Amino acid sequence: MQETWRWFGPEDTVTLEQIRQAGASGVVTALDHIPTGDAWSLEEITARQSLLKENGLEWSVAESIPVHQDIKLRTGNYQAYIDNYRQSLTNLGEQGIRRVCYNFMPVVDWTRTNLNFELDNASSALRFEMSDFVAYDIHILQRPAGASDYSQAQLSMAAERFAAMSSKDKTRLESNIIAGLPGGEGSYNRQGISKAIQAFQDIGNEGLRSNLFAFLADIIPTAEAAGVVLAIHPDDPPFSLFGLPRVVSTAQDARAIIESVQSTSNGLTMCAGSYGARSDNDLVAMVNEFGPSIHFVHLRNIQREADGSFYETQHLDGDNDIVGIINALLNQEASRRQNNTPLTEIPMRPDHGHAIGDEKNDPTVRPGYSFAGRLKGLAELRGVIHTLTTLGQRG
Ligand code: DNO
Repeated sequence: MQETWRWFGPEDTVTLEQIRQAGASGVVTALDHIPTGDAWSLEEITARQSLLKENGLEWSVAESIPVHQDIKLRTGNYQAYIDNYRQSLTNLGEQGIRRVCYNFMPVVDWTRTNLNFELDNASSALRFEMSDFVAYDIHILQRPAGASDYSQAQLSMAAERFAAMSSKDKTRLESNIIAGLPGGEGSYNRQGISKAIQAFQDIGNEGLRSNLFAFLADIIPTAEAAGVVLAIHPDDPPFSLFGLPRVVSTAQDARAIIESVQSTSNGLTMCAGSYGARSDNDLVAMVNEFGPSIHFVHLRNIQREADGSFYETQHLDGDNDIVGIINALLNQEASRRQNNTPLTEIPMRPDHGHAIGDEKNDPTVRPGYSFAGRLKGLAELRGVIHTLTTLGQRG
């Protein structure tokens, strides 16, 4: 597996030198300054790639090329945005950047309610708390159809929670949910998010799924010609938010995507933290089943709670069998080597890390993307990879 590190571009407080010192050889980055929907020009791609090269690093994965909401709805300017998307794939391929991560989440990208959840060892983690989310949806956003999307028990927990919130708590909760997290697409105010939600209100799971499949049919031939593989990122969290559809949350969703356009270019990102937030996803079984389609891996762990809440644990703690997942990925790489399959090595990045020490109070540290926290995660994961590789993988 190639060790990679997510970098948010020249304005990232983590330097390329630090990334090398952390031990990564690849960088996962995106041209976030280009507006969603515009094409990534060759000049812009080359400039970012040269910067990485000068620092001894490879641009391993473009994460993400965001998909414009018009494409997800197949309305408005979607055709022009798809043409631009194709152009970006062609340009990346021309520069030898062959892996592209994207997602198909409606309205909001990855979502948490608490960005400073204090752990027993006093580091801080990201958390999704169901009652807080429902409290926001029902009592702050006051989404008209909201109440019908929750059980009575959820609604009364949320009412209790809301009653106990200070106005500062409410402001913070709103900003955590709708202002956008690092690398995520979409930042809203209250009115804006209500409008965006409305646009997706009637499309349903089948509507969103068919728009995803149509998008794949549109872009996969271009990706193939460019030598690029796409890796769809799962929904995070992997269940409906704001009553909106979700189509990349389960093994069945992943299977349907792969089958919709049969091509190596139509692949998956195995994000352990996202898929792992559902107890009905067996991640080792998913890697075994979908192995040839997995082109990128996010390794992260979570602790699930009965009501759907979860928080991000240390990389080797929590509910995910990280050793089992890595073992299955190494087996997949071995079979690619045996069959002379291109793109043998699967890039992985330590996904998120805790804020440790001074990082907890440092406003320049992006939530989930601390240096020390990810460094610790990467070191632990490297230990697992090294041990499995040295001792020989399990069958
Ligand atoms: C969160 C990340 C997301 C992810 C995008 C993929 O930490 O996993 O930002 O990159 O949702 O499109």
